[in-house]
Amino acid sequence: VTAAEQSAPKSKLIVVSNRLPFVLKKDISGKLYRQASAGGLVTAVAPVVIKGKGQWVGWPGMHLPKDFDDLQIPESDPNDQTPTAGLKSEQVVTVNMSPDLFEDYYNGCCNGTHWPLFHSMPGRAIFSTDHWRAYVAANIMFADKTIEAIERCTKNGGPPPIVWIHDYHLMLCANYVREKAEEKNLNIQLAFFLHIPFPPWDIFRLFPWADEILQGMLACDMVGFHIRDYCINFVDCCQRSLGCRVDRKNLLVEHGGRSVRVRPLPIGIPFDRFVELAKSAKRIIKTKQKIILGVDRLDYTKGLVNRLKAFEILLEKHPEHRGTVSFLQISVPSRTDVAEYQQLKEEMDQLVGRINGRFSTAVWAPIRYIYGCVSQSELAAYYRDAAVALVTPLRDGMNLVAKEFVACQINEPPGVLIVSPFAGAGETMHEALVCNPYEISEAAEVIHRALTMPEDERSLRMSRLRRREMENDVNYWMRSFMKAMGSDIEQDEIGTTS
Ligand code: ADQ
Repeated sequence: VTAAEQSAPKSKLIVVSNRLPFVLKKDISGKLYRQASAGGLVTAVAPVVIKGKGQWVGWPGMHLPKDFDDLQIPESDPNDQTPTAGLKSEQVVTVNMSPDLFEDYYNGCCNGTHWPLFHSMPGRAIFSTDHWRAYVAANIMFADKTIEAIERCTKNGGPPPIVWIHDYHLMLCANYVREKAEEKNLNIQLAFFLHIPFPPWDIFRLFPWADEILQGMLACDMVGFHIRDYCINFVDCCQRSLGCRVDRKNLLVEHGGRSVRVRPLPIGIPFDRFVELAKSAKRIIKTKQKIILGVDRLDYTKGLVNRLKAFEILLEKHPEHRGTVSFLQISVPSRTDVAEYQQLKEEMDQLVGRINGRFSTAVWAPIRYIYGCVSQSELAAYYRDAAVALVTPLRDGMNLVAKEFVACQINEPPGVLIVSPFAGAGETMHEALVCNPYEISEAAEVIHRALTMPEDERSLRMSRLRRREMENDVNYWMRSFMKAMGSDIEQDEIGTTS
């Protein structure tokens, strides 16, 4: 690195995501305040935006008046210790849409169509022209606001900012951003990251506006996915649907006279933070029974019904576990205004009731079911003290729970991770026990194997799993992204996770 390069100004990062890294709320007097989000993504990305004087574009979690000015966003509370605390109101651009538009865009197209389709569950997808129109309109709104953010970042010159668009809510956004930026002669680098799987062509092409989605994503210079399989699916769709020239080996797609880089960038977690939480968290589970743990948003992709049925078969076929093992499922309410999710909630309630009714004794119940959100510290205590974690989605982009569990396994001898091959985590966490959630009897046998695994095998598997997640944590993911962008953003702007 030459002295000139060292002193060169750094690119600013503009993050565009459906939600801002905090939500705006009103207190009883009607005063706005911020409620911070604590996810891993925010932990890694927020420091780069804050220190690099970048911008964050997103929906603020509530509907605001039409004439709302971003400078009205309250600064964070002085006691706020979360990673977004230093994000100034002038670094935030809110996307403010009407409740009707939001309903059709978010609950309609994003969660009613893209979510099931991209998880290869087309039977659950609703295809509606009205929802699609709302999706287009919302993506244009996000693009307009992104242009505002670019203008804020470049008003004093400097190198082209990096615009990083996130997830299935905003797959068209890059296209409009590129168009508008070209009109205004704004120089930018554009990237996209998909947090959910990218499906095979045969599923993807069911979507009536599939080509528009591909074109939207191809407006970027770099498109990232969790694992190579999703990259290959995307490249395949570009070739078969749009007729693009592709290079499968180097994961390149030619489009609009440009070469788009496609990259596997498996996300990690703030590993050290979870270790610290596990060290300090109070013991919550005080029974002698071994705990089998499940932690998920209540979502049909997470395989919760199959998981409960597998546990029931375990108790049937291996009665020695009755009274000595307990299954703790913690499900955080999710998308509660969508009918599919309400039905799943009912199905879960009934199943838990039926299995508990069937096997409970006066002193033992097989399933403990928490329907609600728990704090990160409580979560760490459950992860630390569980004997087995069941991460068995039917399909999942990555799955952070699997990673959080291994980070918190600080006790010797450790527990056992069971993971589905249909999660990105199943592709990368090689020392976990693999369990196909569709094969329910076999899944019961895998749980039995985990419960009876010798201590030395558990230790060996867990130490390898932990080492990988420690090295490939969320900051490593952030650095990999910058490397993939050939970025000159300062590496030391990446926050520490502890
Ligand atoms: P999600 O589908 O939300 O994420 P996941 O990766 O498992 O799934 O992350 C869930 C997060 O919520 C975890 O950090 C977990 O700790 C937390 N959580 C779950 N239940 C909770 C509860 N009851 N109380 C408190 N916290 C709870 C999407 C994709 C994933 C991908 C991530 C990140 O669907 O495949 O891994 O984005 O890219």
